[in-house]
Amino acid sequence: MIDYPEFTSSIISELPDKGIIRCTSPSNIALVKYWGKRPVQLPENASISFTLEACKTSTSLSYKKRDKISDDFDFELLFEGSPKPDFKPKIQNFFTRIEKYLPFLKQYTFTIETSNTFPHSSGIASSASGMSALACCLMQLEKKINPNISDSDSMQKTSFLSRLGSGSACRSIEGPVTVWGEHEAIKASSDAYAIKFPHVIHQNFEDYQDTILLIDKGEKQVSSTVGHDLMHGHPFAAKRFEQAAGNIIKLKEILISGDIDAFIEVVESEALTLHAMMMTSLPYFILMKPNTLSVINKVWQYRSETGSKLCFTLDAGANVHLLYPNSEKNKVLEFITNELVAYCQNGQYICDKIGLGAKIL
Ligand code: 2P0
Repeated sequence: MIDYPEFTSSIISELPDKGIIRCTSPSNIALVKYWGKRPVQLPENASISFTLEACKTSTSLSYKKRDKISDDFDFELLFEGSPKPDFKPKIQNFFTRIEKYLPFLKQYTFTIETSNTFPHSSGIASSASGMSALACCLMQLEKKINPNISDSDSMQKTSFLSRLGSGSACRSIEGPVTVWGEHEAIKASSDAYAIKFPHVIHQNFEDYQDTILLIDKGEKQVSSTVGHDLMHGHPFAAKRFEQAAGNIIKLKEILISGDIDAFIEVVESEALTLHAMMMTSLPYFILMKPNTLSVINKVWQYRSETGSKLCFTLDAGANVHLLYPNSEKNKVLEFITNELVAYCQNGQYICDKIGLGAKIL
């Protein structure tokens, strides 16, 4: 296991007795996808994403110093006001992974209260926003204990900790575009944490919109963790990682030049390749639904008829993310209401756009 001495810390000032910290952190949508990892939570290829704004998790972390030092973590978890025992093992595992970097964890009793702005079980990954919001709260406590840590080091460490909770979570700390995974074309990129895209982004992408069509809100049949795992020994894995590395180079140039046609090609190809990897895994699986394909065909038809720059991407699920320039907002929303809502479960969709990442409240 790789050691990260730069992120280990010691307790240098007196631990605060008790308090409460509140943070929000958004979800993100990958343009070049992370699919395939090696231990612990290290990506097989670099990924790049838009940080979202509206889809986010709000977390409050209450901490109280324990009377006795114990060998266990002590935390309670409330999700939207009610205890949520099924989330506890994931947090327990997260605490175990990060204890080395936050040595005070066992000295506190924590109450973690969390809620999402997006509907429960909407099929929108809450692990990215949830884990990054919790990491952000924990990092604020670390800052009280180690006040000398700089803002940029603290940002980097928050992303580093988030990654150990859920890989894609590390891309939610900053925005509007972040890169996770070492790549020679992206200066200072790292497998250990995400960085902000280190170039000026063309104004064509300013306020870029992401409307998420909720196609199927059911529980996924195959979790992302299992999906990542199936990339081990996958017949196309090596080619896929090579392709992703090439797409990072393409997308870097596109974000700088503002070439939206080229953007569409890379982003849609990435979405379909992600699902192609699922369909060619052993065991194979399909997360798209018939309505996912209907929407994709409608988008292609709309684009060829109108010359619109609307395109789609997919996460590990059936929902469709529609990406488009802010200048097309009214027209695209009209298209969604007239033609696409029929494919959404209960007619539901979420209007989001690119945002700036986690916030301390
Ligand atoms: C991504 N996804 O780049 C890719 C594309 C879904 C599709 O990262 O096991 O929840 O916690 O590291 O981050 C979803 O997987 O997986 C994901 P873990 P994660 O956004």
